[in-house]
Amino acid sequence: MSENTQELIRQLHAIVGDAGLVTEAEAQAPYLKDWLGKWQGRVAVVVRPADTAQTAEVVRLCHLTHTPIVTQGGNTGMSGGATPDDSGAQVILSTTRMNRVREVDPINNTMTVDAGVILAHAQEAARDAGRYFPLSLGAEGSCTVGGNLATNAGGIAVLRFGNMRELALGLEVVLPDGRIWNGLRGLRKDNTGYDLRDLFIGSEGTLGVITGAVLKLFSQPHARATAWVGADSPAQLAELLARTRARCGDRLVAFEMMSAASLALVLQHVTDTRAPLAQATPYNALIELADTEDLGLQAMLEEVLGQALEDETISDAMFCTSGTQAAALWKIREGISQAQVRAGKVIKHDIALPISAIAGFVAQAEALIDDCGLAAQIINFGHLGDGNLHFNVMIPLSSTYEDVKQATLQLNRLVHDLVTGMQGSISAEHGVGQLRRDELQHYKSPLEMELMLRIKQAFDPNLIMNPGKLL
Ligand code: FAD
Ligand code: 2HG
Ligand code: ZN
Repeated sequence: MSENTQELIRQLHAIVGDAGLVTEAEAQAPYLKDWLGKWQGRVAVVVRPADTAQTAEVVRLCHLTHTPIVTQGGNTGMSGGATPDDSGAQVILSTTRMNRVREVDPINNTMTVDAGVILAHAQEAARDAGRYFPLSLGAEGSCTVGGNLATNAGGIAVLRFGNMRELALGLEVVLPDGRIWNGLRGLRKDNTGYDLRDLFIGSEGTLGVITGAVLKLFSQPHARATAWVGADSPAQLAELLARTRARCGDRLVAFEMMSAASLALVLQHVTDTRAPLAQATPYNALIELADTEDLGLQAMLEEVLGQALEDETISDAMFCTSGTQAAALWKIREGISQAQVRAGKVIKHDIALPISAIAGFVAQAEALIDDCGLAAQIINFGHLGDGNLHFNVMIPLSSTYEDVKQATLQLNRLVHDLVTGMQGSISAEHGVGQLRRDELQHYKSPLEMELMLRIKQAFDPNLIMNPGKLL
């Protein structure tokens, strides 16, 4: 270790103490690789400040010493945004010790939390106050509110409540020079110039360290109705989505799609899962309605799905009669990521399209992938209600690093060209990180790239915040 690094660690220690530094290799290991096991890095030190003041001092020191910072929350991200490079020159700033729910304000319908609060804990704190925080995703037991903000996370309830951007009213951020921007305002209206909050949301740790947030709360849903349906195609599910929306309005909180291959993968690799329908169907959807009280939710869902069965828009349906049954269906849906990790090497595409374009996209993309001669299986699932597909392609576990690299180049071009041609997005909810950085450069217009780089330079002229990610 160089003398400069030793001196940096000594000064960091003076700020955060023993409890705030991770220097041993074994203890550092979980911070150095991502959830998918795709990226691996190296750092001299992981620093874990206890609060905003310590974070500001740490960042100020890194600013003065030109030390690059990789901010990390729960390390559940899917684009490699929280993994350092392998130079050993970067430091990881972990927010996990900043885990206080600062305030719940039921009258303003808001809560103020530290950025390191685990999403599930934020949901619990809202529930304890008789309110509801609706962001919900498979990693909610480990991901942090700061990570959700930095990636503008989506999840399963976006069609009703919006992305994290729509759920945040105010932020507190430590800027790259160590100054603190206090934007912790719980206002629904605030037109006082450029929206700094919206710049930090989705910036993936490249503009500053988010240390706190004011989040919107909602009324608790006390009633739910859940069903699983089978259909022949995404077009039929898109038709069903439109009808369910028209009939149920804001009561529709989730509409998730899974291909037969996605379902089969879960049944094979995730324990305690059973096929919901007697006969496998090419496509499946998990649909949920919710309301503050039960004014015939189940009957409403049965009416919409009954009609769809009658006119053969769908081929089968299973209605849940208990919370336990609904939980079993959600376990299948949330098990797809884990099943993919166990089954093969996955080339992920996290795309967004107008919902009306999805069926055409799937047909064309499947045909193109069929033609390209790879031993590949398409694992197509996602948040149909948001027009967000995880159009993943799995190649055998035995594929070499070079096989994966070549297949990724080939498939990315094919899928992303098609998406872009249909006015879609190549990055819907997981962020760009290092996974899609070069793809972003390929598909964003030179004007958009120039404006983003200018913003980056205005906030972070020394380029110390998460270098190599996003831009
Ligand atoms: P990390 O992984 O630690 O970091 C992610 C990025 O945010 C990095 O660029 C990091 O530098 C930056 N960052 C983290 N904290 C801060 C901060 N305080 N200030 C500034 N930058 C910061 N995502 C979805 O959107 N929808 C889903 O449905 C979904 N399902 C998932 C299911 C599983 C099983 C898993 C493993 C992941 C899933 N994800 C999903 C992806 C992931 O959980 C989200 O992106 C989550 O928001 C990341 O939070 P985190 O705290 O783990 O962030
Ligand atoms: C989901 O919707 C997550 O389950 C993960 O966003 C998607 O594994 C994936 O590609
Ligand atoms: Zn998703």
